[in-house]
Amino acid sequence: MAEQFKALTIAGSDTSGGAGMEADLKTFEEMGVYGMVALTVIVAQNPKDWAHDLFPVDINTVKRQIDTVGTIGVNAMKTGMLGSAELVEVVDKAIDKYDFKNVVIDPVMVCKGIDTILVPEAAAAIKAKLVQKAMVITPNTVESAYLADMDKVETVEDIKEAALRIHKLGAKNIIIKSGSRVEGDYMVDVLFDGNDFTIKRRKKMTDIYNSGAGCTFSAAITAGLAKGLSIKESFANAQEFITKAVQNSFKLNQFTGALAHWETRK
Ligand code: PXL
Repeated sequence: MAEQFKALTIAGSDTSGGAGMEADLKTFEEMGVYGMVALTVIVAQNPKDWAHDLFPVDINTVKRQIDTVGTIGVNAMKTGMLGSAELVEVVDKAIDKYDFKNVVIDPVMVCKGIDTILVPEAAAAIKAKLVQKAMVITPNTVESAYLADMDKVETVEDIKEAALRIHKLGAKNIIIKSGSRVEGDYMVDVLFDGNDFTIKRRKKMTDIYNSGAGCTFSAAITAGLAKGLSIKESFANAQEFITKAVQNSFKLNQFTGALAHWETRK
């Protein structure tokens, strides 16, 4: 029997289905990778203004979930919203205990539309502990400015500088996704592998929804690594996957829309 590739996400649930572990699982499935979850926090959106309320899962329950998957074994894993410094420490120890390979750290510190750090102690713990565990780290520009100690990351030059600094913190590969936050008509995704930069530009799209795009992109990279692809191949596949998903996104309500994760299948 051929090996079935498996991946774990340690992430929160976005009840509206666009981001978090919902995005991760959908992406793993579409890319032919069996997905497992350790759920860290439940995010429920307030129907009146779409404010995100966080309901953390008890830390021992998260540990038990990681033990379940750790003993099964996976080809790759990713992290998403961790929510507390204590949980970052649990994840850091679990990576050592189970010798997880192909660790993708998505240092979720902000949510769409909100550029202030959600949980400062958790962000500080990610910077101190998890960055150095990353085979790949996938910050957006706000998260990369935080990790790199820079006031702002707004241009391609800023992104390259941030990647160099995050590499010094111990991450092996850095993929910074600009989304629409970078100046001009193009979004840029920058991969730095410690030696070279690979820069990919995509025209900014209008009339689309991109909630969950960061999670999906990072999950697609994780799935590529789980299947044994190189970082560069995983990066290229993830770009194709996210572009199709965003191009065909659809409206959920007056506040948000969702990605069409199934588009690559067609
Ligand atoms: O996109 C960041 C993110 C990650 N994880 C969960 C979320 C969000 C944003 O809403 O809800 C669970």
